[in-house]
Amino acid sequence: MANRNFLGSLITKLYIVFRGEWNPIINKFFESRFLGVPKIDFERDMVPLSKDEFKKKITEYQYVSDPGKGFVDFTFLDPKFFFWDVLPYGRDCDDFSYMWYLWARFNEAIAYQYIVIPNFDVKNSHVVTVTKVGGVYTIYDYHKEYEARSISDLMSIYFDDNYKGKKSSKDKEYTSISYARLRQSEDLDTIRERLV
Ligand SMILES: [Ca+2]
Repeated sequence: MANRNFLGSLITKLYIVFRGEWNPIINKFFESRFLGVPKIDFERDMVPLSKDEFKKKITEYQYVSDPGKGFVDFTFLDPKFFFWDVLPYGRDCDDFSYMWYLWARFNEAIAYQYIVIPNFDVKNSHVVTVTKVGGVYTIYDYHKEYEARSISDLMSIYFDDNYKGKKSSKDKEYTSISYARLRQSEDLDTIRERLV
């Protein structure tokens, strides 16, 4: 079972505060660079899809790094960018996770986005969606899912499947995982304000 790295989690939380302040500004900047991106009606067209249908839909879209080979880390807040065929950047892990988050929230699940970092290996930090339905927590990570009865069990299972036995970018074996909430389970009206 993976240890939780508390210092790593503290640093992660500080980063989340920074990102929370910064993301709306960066988002506005990059959104304003692309005019004429086709609008989509997420609630009408995506929310009624079953989990498997939605998974199939989003995984048809290619991963593209954030600007500067991922250095400018941000999330497009309007999902029309995710579904734009020729999006040049900005469809990486947090954007896939944001799609799962929107789909889950509109389907009445409690949902969060979590940033997860194995050991202190920030280069391999990752963003996933976690839902809670009827006492069961589920991670959605691109096409993968994991279930458990608590967040710590869930992260442990996630660690075992994704990092255990693997080497970090510093050539050390992963032993711990840090995690913190990047996005809380917002009410639907707050979310809708971002989608118009
Ligand atoms: Ca992103």
